[in-house]
Amino acid sequence: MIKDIIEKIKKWDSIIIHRHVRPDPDAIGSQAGLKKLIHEFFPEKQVLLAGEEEESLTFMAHMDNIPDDEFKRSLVIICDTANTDRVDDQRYKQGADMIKIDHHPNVEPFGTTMWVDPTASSTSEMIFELYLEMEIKGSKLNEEMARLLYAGIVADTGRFRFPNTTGKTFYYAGRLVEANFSRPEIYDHLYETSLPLLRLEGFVLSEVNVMPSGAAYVYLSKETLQRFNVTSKEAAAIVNSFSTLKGLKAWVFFVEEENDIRVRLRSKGPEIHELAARFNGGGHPMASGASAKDWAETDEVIKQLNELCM
Ligand SMILES: [Mn+2]
Repeated sequence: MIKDIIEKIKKWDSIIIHRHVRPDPDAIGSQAGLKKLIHEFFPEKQVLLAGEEEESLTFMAHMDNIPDDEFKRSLVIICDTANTDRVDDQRYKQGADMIKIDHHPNVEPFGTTMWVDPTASSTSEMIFELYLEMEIKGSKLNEEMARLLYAGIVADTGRFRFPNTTGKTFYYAGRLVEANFSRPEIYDHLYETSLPLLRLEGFVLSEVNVMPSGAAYVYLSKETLQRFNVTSKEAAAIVNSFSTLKGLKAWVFFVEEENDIRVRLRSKGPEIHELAARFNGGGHPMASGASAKDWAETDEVIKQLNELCM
């Protein structure tokens, strides 16, 4: 499969790389890291990054403005995205050929070439594997590529703590840090917190509801977010704030947004991605997202999460 991908990259002069909406560091890291990788070996090719710019991740990379007519003469590569609904910039459909590279469970196969590895910690890890396949012995690692892929791996493994971290992950990270980028700078960008967020975390820690089964839930209403001056998106950063609680198995954050309630599910026990799928969402077995249309529906999520934990 990796060989097929390399052949297609060789064949096309113009390549457009996409990733999922509401990008996280692995989405951007794999997308922009792949661009650096392609340019390392094929500097003459046009490689463009599609999708809306995410303010908090511009320290990683900026997106490109892509005219409509570029797509039909380009190879489209979609990174870190399980289903086509979540592809950022739906013009990907106009691409002349399509490749899917992803580490989420393959719930929706798409593309003429597909490389899906749910055992990989991150899509960034997979892009480094692609690099290893193309690597010329003795050549120096591209510093910018290494920085982007390292950031993606760090974020998706929770700094190498989540069970998706394997020997391979550590080996690749070891190779990546041979490049001369600043790790402290990455950590500052990814994990620096603000006073409002710190205060909200205090609220969450005191308000979390823990059930005897080991299931836990937290409500963040619009009023609460306003009171603490934190946006729904920013609040995503504290979803693991009580993950070390003894006896905890799985938990959910309900974050009220404009038209629905965002459901952020996490687990260190039962798999929760199927539960997420039942509520218009999806993701990984241990980290998923969904949405509820009203507070009554959140009761149903709690009920099903409780059952999973029993
Ligand atoms: Mn990912």
